Amino acid sequence: MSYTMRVLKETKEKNPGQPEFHQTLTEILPTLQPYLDEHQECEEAGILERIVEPERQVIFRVPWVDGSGKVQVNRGYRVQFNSAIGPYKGGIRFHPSVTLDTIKFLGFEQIFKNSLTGLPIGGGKGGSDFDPKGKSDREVMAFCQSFMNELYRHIGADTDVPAGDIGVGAREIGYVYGQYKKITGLVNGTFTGKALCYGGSLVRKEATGYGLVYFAEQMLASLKTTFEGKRVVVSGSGNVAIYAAEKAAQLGAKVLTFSDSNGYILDPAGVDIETVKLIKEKQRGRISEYVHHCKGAEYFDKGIVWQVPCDVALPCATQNEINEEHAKALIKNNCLAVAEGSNMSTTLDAVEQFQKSGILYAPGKAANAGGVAVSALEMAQNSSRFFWSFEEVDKKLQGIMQSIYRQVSDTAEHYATKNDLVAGANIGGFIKVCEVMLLQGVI
Ligand code: NDP
Ligand code: 2IT
Repeated sequence: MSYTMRVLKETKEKNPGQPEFHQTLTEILPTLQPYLDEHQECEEAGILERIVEPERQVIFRVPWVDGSGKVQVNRGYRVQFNSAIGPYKGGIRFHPSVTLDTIKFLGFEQIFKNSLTGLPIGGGKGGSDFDPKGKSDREVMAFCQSFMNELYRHIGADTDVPAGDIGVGAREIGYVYGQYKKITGLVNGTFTGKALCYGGSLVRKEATGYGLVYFAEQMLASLKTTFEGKRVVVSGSGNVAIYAAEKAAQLGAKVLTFSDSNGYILDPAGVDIETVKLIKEKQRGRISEYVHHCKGAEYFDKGIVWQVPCDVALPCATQNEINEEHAKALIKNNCLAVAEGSNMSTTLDAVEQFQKSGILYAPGKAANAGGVAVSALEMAQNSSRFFWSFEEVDKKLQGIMQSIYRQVSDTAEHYATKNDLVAGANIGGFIKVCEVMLLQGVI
């Protein structure tokens, strides 16, 4: 049995009941074999056995009192997966579906993604099964403060720097940062995604979505085409979806859809992004409300956006939102490219369909790395006490996404096939972490 298949088998056995973690292991490990064949020293140093085991995992009680005076208890997590190339870095997710499994899959992906950015950040992820939906600001604040009452002792500007993810935006970052400051007395860059008025970076809010489209632009360029006139289908209607749609529209595409966990809207005239921002960012409403603002748009509470014929598909909601049947529908409708805004948007059988069909497909760890890349730029600005302009950060983001694309496609060509961006992203992200783990000894 090959080194990668042996470690895959052993790691699955050692971590039963973690299907999402198993899925990311199954997607990543086998693709590393060609590189490991050329570098026997990795097996001797037990690199894979070490990389699949988090350096540290913290699970903690989060008690808080809701608006009616009732005590609520949630569970908090921080998985500090790998610090070879820098402090642990990765978002926190607040969603009722969050388990240790979710945080481990996200943390594992984050190691490779952060390495691909070329910036000095290790991999980590955290979160809670808390559901911010339908909670008052006071309830969200009470939860965030309790969450930080434990998490503060595990994080820091030079050790572990959390940020947003599903259910965690500027409001939540403000509350957790405020409590961190209150407990520790430190005013520093321990969080990214902060509001601009207290140390945030311009373009961080837009970064994941814009970065996704900059990456997809490179994919389209490899087909000698552009976003101009393309029909784009977007899922989700949160931070990543909104700014992916905004940038695609700026590049001349027509964005047809947005969705949430209840249904989706289709606007044949092209979605009005400002209306979506009003509903989601200001009113914290549901995407179904869009049809009350824009005539000609339709809301569907059945079906899924992937049935809508398109040239480019940008999944921006959550993991496993594209299954085999959805992949077949996209292929049948002659979609040119699928680029993941969400982490592990696509099931393993759907990835197989994409790879068989020849449709261009980019995994999230490459295509959505713009968010964490600008987080690292926020860290740089915080520690230098400088503040860069929107244009400066946006230009750096474009450069980073172009360089990730080049790195991923060159690595794919060398170790697999030219368009195998899955192998390219996995090996490309792995190489630096592996080299540093070799240099730093068995720790
Ligand atoms: P938000 O919370 O802002 O938005 C999430 C969107 O996805 C909402 O429309 C939500 O709908 C939908 N969604 C979430 N969970 C589910 C589910 N289980 N089923 C159906 N729809 C769901 O999160 P983000 O936009 O920040 O994150 C979206 C994705 O992008 C995630 O996979 C995240 O890991 C990834 N990502 C985020 C980055 C960032 O910088 N924020 C960086 C890189 C990746 P509803 O309101 O109904 O729940
Ligand atoms: O999945 C991700 O890369 C994020 N949620 C962003 C992480 C970060 O630290 O900005």
